[in-house]
Amino acid sequence: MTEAVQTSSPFTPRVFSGIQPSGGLTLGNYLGAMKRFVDMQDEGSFQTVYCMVDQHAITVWQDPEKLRHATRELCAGFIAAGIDPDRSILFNQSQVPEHAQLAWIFNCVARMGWMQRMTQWKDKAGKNQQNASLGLFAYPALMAADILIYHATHVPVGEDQKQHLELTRDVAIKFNHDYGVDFFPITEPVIEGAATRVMSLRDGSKKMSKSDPSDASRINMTDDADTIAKKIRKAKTDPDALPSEAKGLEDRPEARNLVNIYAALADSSVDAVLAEMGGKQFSEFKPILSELAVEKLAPISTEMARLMQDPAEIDRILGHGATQARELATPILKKTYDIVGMISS
Ligand code: AQP
Repeated sequence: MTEAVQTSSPFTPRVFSGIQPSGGLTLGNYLGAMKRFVDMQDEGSFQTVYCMVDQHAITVWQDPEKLRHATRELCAGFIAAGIDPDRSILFNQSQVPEHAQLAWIFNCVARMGWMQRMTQWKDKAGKNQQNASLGLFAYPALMAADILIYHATHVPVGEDQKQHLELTRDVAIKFNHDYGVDFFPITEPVIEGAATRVMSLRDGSKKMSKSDPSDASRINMTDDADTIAKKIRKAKTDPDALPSEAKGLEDRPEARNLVNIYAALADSSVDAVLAEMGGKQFSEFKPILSELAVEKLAPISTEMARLMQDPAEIDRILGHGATQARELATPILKKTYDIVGMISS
C-alpha cells in the first residue's frame, strides 16, 4: 500500500496520472497503472485526477477516427476497472487547455540535454531522430505540465515512466529556483506491486506495449477468454519447471514475467506464488494463469463493451470531468503566469 501521506506538505494530497489512447488498453497498463489508480481512489487519502492523454498520443501518428474511438474506449476501461467519475476527476487532456499552456512555459524551463537523455525518446524516435515529431521530443515537458498543473503530490505509474517523473521533479525544482518561489511540489512517484513492468509475451526483454506490431505480444483488455488462453498458451517460456523461490527466476525473464503477472492478478507476492507453484511445468502453470486472467479480466471487458454502447454518455462524463479539472488548473496557471511576469486577466 501507498506510504502514509506526509502532513507537513503545504500541498493538498493529490494524485494525477494518465494513459495514452494510442491503442487499446493492455494488461501492462492495467496491472502497472490502472489497478493502482483504483487503489488510490478507494484508499481515500487523496483527491484523484485521471486523464486520457490524447495530446501525448499524437506525438506519433494517430488515425483521427481511431483516436476518438480509443479515447472513449479508454474512458470505458477506467470506469470498468473501478474508477468512479463521482469520486475521481476523469477527463481527456485536450479539453483542458491549461495543460498545453503550462507545457509551453516548461518548454522554456527544461533543457534540450534533459530531453535527449530520455530513453523513451531514444526508443521511439529510433535511428531517424530528425524525422521524429517535435512533440515526441518535448513529451516529458507536457507530462510535467499534466502533473504540476494540479500541484499533484503523487503519481502512480509503471516502471517505464520513472525517468519522466524524475524530469518532472527537475522541472519543478528549476522553476522554483529560477523564480525564487516554492510554488510547484516535488512530486513522488508511486511504482508499486508485483507487475510494475509487464513484459511482452513473445520477448521477455521487451515491455508489453499497445503499439507493438505483434498482437500476440500483449493481452488486450478487450480480448475474449479464448484469445487470452491462446496467447498465454503460446507465450514464450523456457523448458524448466517453476522454481520455489524468486532467486530461481534470475536469468529467466519470460518465466519471471508470467509469475509476476500471476502474482499481480492474484493480489499476491512472487514469493507466495512460487511457494505454491514451485515445481510445476509451464504446461501445468499456463492453464492456471489463463483461468485467473479470464476470471479477473472478463468482468472488465464485459463492462467496457456495455459502456461503449452509449458513447454520448462517455462524452458527457469526459466533459464533466474536464470542467472539474479546469477548476483546479485555472488558478494554478494564473499564478504561474504572475510568477513568470505575464499579464493575465
Ligand atoms: N508493460 C507495462 N508494464 C507496466 N506498466 C505499464 N504501463 C505501460 N506499459 C506497461 C504503464 O501504463 C501507464 C500508461 O502508459 P501510456 O499509455 O501513457 O504509455 P506507455 O508507457 O508508452 O504505454 P504503452 O502501452 O507502451 O503505449 P505506447 O505503445 O503507445 O507507447 C503508465 O503509467 C505506464 O508506466
